[in-house]
Amino acid sequence: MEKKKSAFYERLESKGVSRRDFMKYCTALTATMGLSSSFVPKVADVFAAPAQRPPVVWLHFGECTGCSEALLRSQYPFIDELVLEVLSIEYHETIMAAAGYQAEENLHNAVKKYAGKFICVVEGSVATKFNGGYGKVAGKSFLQIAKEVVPKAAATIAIGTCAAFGGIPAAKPNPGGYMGVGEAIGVKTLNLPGCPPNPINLVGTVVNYLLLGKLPALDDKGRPLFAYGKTIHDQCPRRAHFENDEFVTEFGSEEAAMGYCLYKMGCRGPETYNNCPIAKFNEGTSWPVEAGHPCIGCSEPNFWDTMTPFYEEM
Ligand code: FSX
Ligand code: SF4
Ligand code: F3S
Repeated sequence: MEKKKSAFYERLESKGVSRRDFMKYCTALTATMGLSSSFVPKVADVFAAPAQRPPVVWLHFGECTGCSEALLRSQYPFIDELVLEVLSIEYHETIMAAAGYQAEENLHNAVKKYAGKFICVVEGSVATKFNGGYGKVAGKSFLQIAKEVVPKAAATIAIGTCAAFGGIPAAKPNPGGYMGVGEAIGVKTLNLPGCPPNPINLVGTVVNYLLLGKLPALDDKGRPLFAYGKTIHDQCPRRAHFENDEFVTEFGSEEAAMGYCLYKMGCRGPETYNNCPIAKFNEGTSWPVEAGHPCIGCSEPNFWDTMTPFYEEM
C-alpha cells in the first residue's frame, strides 16, 4: 500500500503536480462532497491507492461531447490517472483506440463480462420517435443501445443535461423525440446535469461510491444533493444590496460582488440548482456569473425551452 502510494506521488511529481497541490485538490473535493475535513486523507487514498477499479462503460448519444471535453480538461485527476488508476474504462468512443467492428466487440464483451457490476455513464439524450431513427451508432439506434446496455449496469450516471433531461437535442420542435435516458427507457439514473456539467461533480460521485460504497444522496430529480442542493442565487457573490447607503454582501467581500446582480439581464440563478459559484470551472478560475454573464439555467430540466429567450428578466 505504502509502495503504491509513493509510486503514485512520484508520478504526480513527474507531471509537475506537487503533493501539496494534490492535497489542496482533495480538500476542495472533500468540501464539494459535503464531507468533513477528516475525510481528506481517505479521499486522497482513493486516488493514491485504490482498492478497486470499477469497470465503466461510457455511452455517447445525442450531444456535443462537451461533457467528455470538460472531464478531459479537469485539473486533477488527469484523465489518464482517472482512466488507468481509479476507473477501468472499458468503452468510451472519444478516447478509445479501437474503431469499427473492434469497438463494437469491446462494448459487447464489456457488458457481458461485467454484467451487473459495471457503472454505465451516459452522455447525450435518446431519440425515441420513429423507432429511434433520429440517432444511431454502428447501425443501431441510441434507443436500442440504451435498452441493451443500461439495464445490465450496477448503476447509471447520466452526465450532462442532455442525458439527464433531454437538453438541447430535446429543444422545440424536437422532431426525433429526444429525451433523457432515464425517461426514454424507464429507468432511474443518477443525474449530473449542466451544459456542460462540472467534472468535479462526476469525480465527487465516483469517489463517494469508492469511499463509502454507495452513491450519494439524491434529490427528487436524481441529482446528488452535495452538488445540486442549493440554487446558484443562494451561493452567488453578486447577491448584494444597499442598506442605509451601505453596500452589503452576504457572500465574500465587496470586490467579490464585482458590480451588481445580473437579474435584470435575465439571470436564471434563482431557479437553477447547481454548485457553480463554489466549484467554479477551469481549475477554479471562474464561472458564468463571475465572468459577467447571467446564469442561463443550463442544468435545469427543460433547458433550453423554459430558459429562453435569454437576457429577458424572469
Ligand atoms: Fe449535452 Fe454533453 Fe450540453 Fe454538450 O456531451 S449537456 S450538449 S455541453 O456536452 O451532453
Ligand atoms: Fe442571483 Fe443571478 Fe443576481 Fe447572482 S447575479 S444574485 S444568481 S440573480
Ligand atoms: Fe450553467 Fe448557470 Fe452554472 S448557466 S454553468 S448553471 S451558472
